[in-house]
Amino acid sequence: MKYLVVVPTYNEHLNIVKLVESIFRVVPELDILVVDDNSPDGTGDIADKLALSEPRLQVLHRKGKQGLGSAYVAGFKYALEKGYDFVFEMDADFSHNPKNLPLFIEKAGAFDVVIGSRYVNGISVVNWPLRRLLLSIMANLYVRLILGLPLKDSTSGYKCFRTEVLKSIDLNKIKSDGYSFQIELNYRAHKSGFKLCEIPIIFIDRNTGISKMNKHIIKEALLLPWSLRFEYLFGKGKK
Ligand SMILES: Nc1nc2c(ncn2[C@@H]2O[C@H](COP(=O)(O)OP(=O)(O)O)[C@@H](O)[C@H]2O)c(=O)[nH]1
Ligand SMILES: [Mg+2]
Repeated sequence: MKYLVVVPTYNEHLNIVKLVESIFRVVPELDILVVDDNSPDGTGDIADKLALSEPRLQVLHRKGKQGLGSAYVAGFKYALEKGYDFVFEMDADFSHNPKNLPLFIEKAGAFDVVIGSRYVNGISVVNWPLRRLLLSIMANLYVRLILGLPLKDSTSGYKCFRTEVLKSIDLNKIKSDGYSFQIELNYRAHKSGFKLCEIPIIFIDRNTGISKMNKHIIKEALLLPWSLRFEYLFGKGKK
C-alpha cells in the first residue's frame, strides 16, 4: 500500500523541517508532498533543500497564495497521478500530531475516509479561545442538522482518504475552500456510499501566527450545506 501525506504550507519555515522529520520517524514507509504557495518566509526553499536528500519528500510549488482547499486539490491530483492508495491531509503547524498516523492507517484498512475528530471523546482542543471553540461546535451542529452527516467533527482537516473516494469526486468542481472544503468532501464521500469513521485526536492550535478564520470562511460555511443539500436533492449529486 502506498500512502501520501499532503501538507499545505504558507509561511511555515519554523515548522516544516521538524514536521517532515517527525512524520518519517513515526511512519517511515510513507511519502510526503508539501504544497507551498510561494511562502514569503521561504518555506518552499527549505522544503526543496530537504527533498534533495530525502526521496520520500516531494514539493509542489504554486505561484502565490491560492487557499487551502485548492492546495489540497492539487495534492490529490498528484496522488492520483502517482498511483497512491491512501492520501492524508495534515496541517504543517503541529496542530495535527504525527503520532496519530498509525491509528489512521489501521482504520483505513476497513474504512474509506478516516477523520481525526476533536469531538468524539468529549472536546479535545487545546489553545483555542472559547469563541473559536463555540463557533466550531456550532458549525458541526449546523452541518449535522442540514446534511445529516453522521459525524461529530465534519470540519476537521486531519484525515485520510482511500484514493477511490477522490476519484469518485470531480475535483475541478469543488465549490469550497475553508472549513467548508472538509464538509464538502465528507458529504460527497458519504453520499457516494463510502464508509467514514472518526478517531479521537487532540487538536493543539499553534501559539504563534494568525488564524485563517475570517468572515468569508464563516459565510461560506453557512451557505455550503444548503447548496450541497439542494444539489443532491435535485439529483445532480454524482459529479
Ligand atoms: N498552500 C497553502 N497552504 C495554506 C494556505 N492557507 C493555509 N495554509 C496551510 O494550511 C494549514 C492550516 O492553516 P492554519 O492557518 O494553521 O489554519 P487554522 O489552524 O485553521 O487556523 C497550515 O499548514 C498552513 O500553512 C494557502 O493559501 N496555501
Ligand atoms: Mg493551524
